[in-house]
Amino acid sequence: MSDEVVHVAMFPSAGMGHLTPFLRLASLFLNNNCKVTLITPLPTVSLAESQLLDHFHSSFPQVNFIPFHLQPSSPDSVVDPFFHRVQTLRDSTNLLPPLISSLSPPITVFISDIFLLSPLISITQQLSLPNYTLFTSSASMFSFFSHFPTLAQSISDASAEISEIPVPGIAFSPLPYSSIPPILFKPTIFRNLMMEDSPNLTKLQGVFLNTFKALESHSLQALNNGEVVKGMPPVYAVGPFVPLEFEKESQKETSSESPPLTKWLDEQPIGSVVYVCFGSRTALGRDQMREIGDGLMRSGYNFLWVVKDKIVDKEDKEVGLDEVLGVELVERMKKKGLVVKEWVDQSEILSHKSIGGFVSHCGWNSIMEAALNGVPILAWPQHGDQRINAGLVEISGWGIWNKNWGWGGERVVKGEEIGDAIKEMMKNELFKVKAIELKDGGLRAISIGGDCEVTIQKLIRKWKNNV
Ligand code: UPG
Repeated sequence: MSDEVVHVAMFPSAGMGHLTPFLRLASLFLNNNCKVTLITPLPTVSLAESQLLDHFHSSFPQVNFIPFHLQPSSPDSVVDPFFHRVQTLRDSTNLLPPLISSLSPPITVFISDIFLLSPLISITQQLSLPNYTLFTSSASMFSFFSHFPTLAQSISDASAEISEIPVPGIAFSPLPYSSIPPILFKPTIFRNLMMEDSPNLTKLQGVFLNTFKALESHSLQALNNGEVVKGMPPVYAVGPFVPLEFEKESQKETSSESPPLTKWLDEQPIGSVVYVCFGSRTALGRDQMREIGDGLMRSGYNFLWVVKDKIVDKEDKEVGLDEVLGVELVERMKKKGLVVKEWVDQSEILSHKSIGGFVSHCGWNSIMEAALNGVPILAWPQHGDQRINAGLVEISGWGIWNKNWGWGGERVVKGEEIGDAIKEMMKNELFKVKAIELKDGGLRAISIGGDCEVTIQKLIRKWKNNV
């Protein structure tokens, strides 16, 4: 075996939901003595991303950071700023070859975000660089993504009578039409991206997923047996990714509430608190948020609720809780819970013994963090992959999902329904048992000698031997 160091270049795309898993994956390579170069698109869209990067930088000074300055592009007032960034990144990849060719030692492998697949594959092919991707959602969603061009025709032919569609690799197939992200029914950037990128998956050398066998064995087997797409490269389950020290540091900086928050959690009985958070980029309507407040109060449980009023966190700081929720509700809620409107250390919260359930939008990182901590879920998917992830939560018997709540913004779900659903989640003993079983499965996967370690070390050996 060659003694040369393995040099992994990584290229994430936009948003905490994508950056966080990239940095967690990078730490697996760093812990196995690889050299890591992180190509960092700057400026970041959100403050949370720039703070996380700063702390990653100071925790791993050996990482080579390459700032990637993007092609100028005019802001699109209609498009979500994170979607806009993905498009700009795709349009800027022509600036990449001189950057990566000049690196020393030369790059061994390139790992990029799934959203950058097609523009990058031609570059890595020209440079004869092995190209892997990190797909930041579930194996179930990856199956859907891979199979999308085949599904697309039936999706556009959708008639009222067709209510579901078989998708190989999804354990709960046939997939209800209502679980297909609505943006894929229109000629949006994401529909175009999936149509262009899915056929290019077979040109990759491999795909990393933040998941584990005990949760998604059906999808992983189907993907690796070529049942989803013929010629699919190996799909590696290397999750559940573990939150790292540097993440805590960056969260301390963003949050002024942290000490009282932890202190408050310490004072609550074991398994008694409902945690509510919709990830890093989902802002609910104010009517809906007020109903959530009402629902939490009706549930009778103590709660910790992270409110988000704007998609991008920089703007979130501009308006106070009283304005978003109303003074009366804010006052009423003080008797039963904590409501914050800032970045929290979610991983630490989910690992706290007082947390008994999680009202989640089913962003995949949140789902993996809940799995790692054995926390039952009330799934309330809002957009994108989240209904497919919610379907997995439901079929795994680890939480509930009220499908008639619709996609985010489709209807205002009333406080009474929310309160009842919270009670159902918190009281269900089977969810707790299943959540603990999954936690055990997740911990096994990341233990010494577990699937994650074995896979990463095998790959490093393969890369060292240039195969
Ligand atoms: N988080 C915090 N504190 C907060 C809010 C979020 O630590 O106050 C963290 C959370 O722990 C998680 C990440 O931010 O690690 C959020 O990621 P995720 O739960 O996946 O949600 P999104 O931010 O919504 O992620 C986007 C998509 C989602 C998709 C995911 C991965 O919206 O649908 O599954 O990216 O592709």
